[in-house]
Amino acid sequence: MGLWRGIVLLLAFMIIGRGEGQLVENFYRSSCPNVESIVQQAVSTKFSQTFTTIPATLRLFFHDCFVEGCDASIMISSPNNDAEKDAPDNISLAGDGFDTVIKAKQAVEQACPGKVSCADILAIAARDVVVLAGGPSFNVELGRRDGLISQASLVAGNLPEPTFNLNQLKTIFAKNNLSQNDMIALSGAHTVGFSHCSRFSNRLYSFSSSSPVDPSLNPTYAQQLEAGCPQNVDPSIAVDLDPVTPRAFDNVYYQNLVAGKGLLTSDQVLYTDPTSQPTIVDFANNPGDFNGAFTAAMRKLGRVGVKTGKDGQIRTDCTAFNS
Ligand code: HEM
Ligand SMILES: *[C@@H]1O[C@H](CO)[C@@H](O)[C@H](O)[C@H]1NC(C)=O
Ligand SMILES: CC(=O)N[C@H]1CO[C@H](CO)[C@@H](O)[C@@H]1O
Repeated sequence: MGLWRGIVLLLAFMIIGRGEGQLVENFYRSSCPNVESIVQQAVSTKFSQTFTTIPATLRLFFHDCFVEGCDASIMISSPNNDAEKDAPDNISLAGDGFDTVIKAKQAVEQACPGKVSCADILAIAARDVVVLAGGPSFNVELGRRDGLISQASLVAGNLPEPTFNLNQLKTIFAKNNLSQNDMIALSGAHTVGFSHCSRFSNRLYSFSSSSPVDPSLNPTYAQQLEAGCPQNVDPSIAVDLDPVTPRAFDNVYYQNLVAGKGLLTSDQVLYTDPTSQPTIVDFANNPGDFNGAFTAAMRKLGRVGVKTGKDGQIRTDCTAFNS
């Protein structure tokens, strides 16, 4: 029955072929069964030293995925300062995110040398920091390989700017297979962490000729921001992205937007634009809707541009390509 054998073989190839290139939750079941608890332990040790672990790791994951895919390309250190992390758009990625991944990788290498990619460790750590800040847990798909390219010149144009309007935000997320709903849910990451004054000071001092202060800013909040960010302030000064519950991973970020307390233009526009406003109101009123949308969107973010199978490599040191 050559024909049947052919059909069976064809079906088998189709199934295997489809499986290739996809992530799975239990990827390290036999090669490193405790990887998730080892990473979790390293992340919570780092968190006990500094809260910045949380926003820094979450943002690092986002920036990694949007440039060359979720492949730990952002972790590479270049002696010439021309790797992805050196681009001006890395906008002060806090060192604590890098340190979290490096520490977790060292712990994982002790248990299972050469098995687990830095890209997967960053994806697990990003989930763990959300949980440590009181946010929702979710299963992380694994099987990413580490990328072989990391160039500062590839960053420009691939990350959203804080001055973006809704269409610009939608476009850059759509390029990464993420919907408007995903984009709104992932913006909820701004429930923790800081922004430097320069990223939004146009909203306080030079919004338009008729109104120096952005009229979509809550006036009391605008005064608070002017106090924290006076003109010509030291460029190292930063303020909380969520002025109400800056250390909790919760839906208060969306309640802030309804109250005119979105820090960046790209935050506040999600409420002022009528096409996204209903989602903001929903997430502000229903934490369960936000948690569900956020966890689904984090899993989708984790699939962006991944290398699997024989592509890429498993780095030994997350900050350097294997020699
Ligand atoms: C929607 C478009 C987005 C824009 C325009 C944007 C822009 C920014 C800007 C300008 C900052 C301040 C950086 C600084 O001054 O140091 C920031 C911080 C941050 N962003 Fe975003 N972001 C976006 C989406 C995201 C997403 C999707 C995530 C993660 C899922 C994320 C996570 C964070 C975190 C956690 C911080 C705080 C970092 C820290 O305190 O170290 N952002 N973002
Ligand atoms: C988006 O999805 C398509 C179809 O699954 C895939 O071919 C493409 O590589 C994805 N793009 C990114 C940036 O992940
Ligand atoms: C964490 C990190 O590597 N930050 C770099 C971002 O890019 C600037 C140059 O634009 C570097 O000075 C920082 O060290």
